[in-house]
Amino acid sequence: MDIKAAVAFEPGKPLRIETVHLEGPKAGEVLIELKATGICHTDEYTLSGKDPEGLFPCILGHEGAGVVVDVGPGVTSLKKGDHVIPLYTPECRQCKSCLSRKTNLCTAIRATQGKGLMPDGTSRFRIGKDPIHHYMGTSTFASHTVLPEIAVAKIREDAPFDKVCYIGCGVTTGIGAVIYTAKVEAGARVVVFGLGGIGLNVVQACRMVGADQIVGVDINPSRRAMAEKFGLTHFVNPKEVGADLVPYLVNLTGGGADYSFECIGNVQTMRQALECCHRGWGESIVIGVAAAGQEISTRPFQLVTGRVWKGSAFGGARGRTDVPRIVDWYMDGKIQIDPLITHTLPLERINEGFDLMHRGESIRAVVRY
Ligand code: NAD
Ligand code: AHE
Ligand code: ZN
Repeated sequence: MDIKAAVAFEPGKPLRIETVHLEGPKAGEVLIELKATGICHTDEYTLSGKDPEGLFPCILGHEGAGVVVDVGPGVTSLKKGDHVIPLYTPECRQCKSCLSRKTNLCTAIRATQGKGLMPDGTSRFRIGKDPIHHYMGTSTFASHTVLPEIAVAKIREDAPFDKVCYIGCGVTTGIGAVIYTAKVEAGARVVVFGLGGIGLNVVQACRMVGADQIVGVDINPSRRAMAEKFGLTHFVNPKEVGADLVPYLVNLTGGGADYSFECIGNVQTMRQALECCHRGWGESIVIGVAAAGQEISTRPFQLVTGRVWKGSAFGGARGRTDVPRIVDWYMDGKIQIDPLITHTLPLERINEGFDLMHRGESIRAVVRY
C-alpha cells in the first residue's frame, strides 16, 4: 500500500514528506495505522548523524500510538481494531534476557532492528525501487508501519492517542527509571539532571513514590515552573553555580543524593550526577544517550566508596506488560501527561517540532495524523 511518511534522507537535513510504499505484514507481524507520535530527543540525536546505528534514508520515530488494521498469519495476541503502542524494546517472553527476569532488554529482534530491518532481514518501506530503512523497529513518523507482535503493547480503547503516544518512550523511560531501575523509596533525596521530556517524568515519579527532596538541574530557567508543578522542590541553574556544582548539590542534599538521574546525554553531567551522590550508597542512573565516541570517566574512588553507576533503557519497563498499566495510571489520574505536550502539529509540519526542541521551547511536540 502507499502511505505518507516523513523521510530522513541525510543527517542534519529536514525530513521530507513523501509517498512511500509499505509491504503488508508477514507471519507474526501486524500493520498499524498510526494516529499520533511524539518527537523525542533520540530522534534528533539519530537525525544529527551522531548515532552509530543511524542509517539513511530512514523513517524515524519511536513514540507512537495507533490501531491495528491488518494481521499476518500466526498472530495470536492482537486483532484488527486493537489500540496499540509500538515498542522499540520488545517483550518476547522467550529469549534469555526476558526469561532472566533481570532485564527488560529483550534480544529476540535487536540485531535486525539495529540494521534498520524487519526480523526477516528485509525493509518493508520503499520509494520506487529504493529501500528506506526502519528505525528502532518502530518508524512512527509514518501514517502506517509494520511491527512484529512481540513489539506491540495492546492498550485500552478510551485512551487518547495524542497523549498516550508519549508513553511509547518519554513517560515510560522517566517513570520506569524511578520505579523499576532505581526503585526510589519514600523519603529519598533525588537530583535530576535535565528537566526536558524525560527528566520531568523522573520528577513526577519521584513525587509519586514519596521522595522528600527533588532537586532539578537545568541550564534553561524556563523549565523551573513546569518542574515545580510536577513536584520539584529545588531548581539549580549550573550557569549560576559554576564550577562548584557538585559540592553545591552535596550540601543541598545534606551529604549527597540517594539517587540521581542524568536525562541530558552529556558525559560531563553524567560525571556530576554520579559524584553528587551520597558516599556509601548513592545511585546514579544514566538515561541520556551520548554521541558515538563519547566516554564517561570518574575517579574509581567514587565507586570504591559506595556510589553506584547504572543505566536504564525504556525505564527498565517490559513493554507488553508494563505499558498498558502506565496507560491506566494516566487514565486514572495518577500521572500527568497533558501539560507536557506543549505543541501538536500535523505531519506536514514535523520539522517545526524539531525546531521547537532545538530552541528549548517545547517539552514534547506531538504529530497527529
Ligand atoms: P530534552 O531536549 O527534552 O531535555 C533535555 C534537557 O536538558 C533540556 O531541558 C535542556 O535544557 C537540558 N540541558 C541540556 N544541556 C544541559 C546541561 N549541560 N546542564 C543541565 N541541563 C542541560 O530531551 P529528552 O527528550 O528529555 O531526552 C533526554 C535524553 O534522554 C536524551 O539524551 C535522549 O536521547 C535520552 N533518552 C534516553 C532514553 C533511554 O531509554 N535511555 C529514552 C528516551 C530518551
Ligand atoms: N543506537 C544508539 C542507541 C541509543 C540508545 O541507547 N537507545 C535507548 C533508547 S533511547 C529512546 O529514546 C535504548 O533503548 N537502548 C537500548 C538498545 O538496545 O538500544 C547508539 O547510541 O548506539
Ligand atoms: Zn525516545
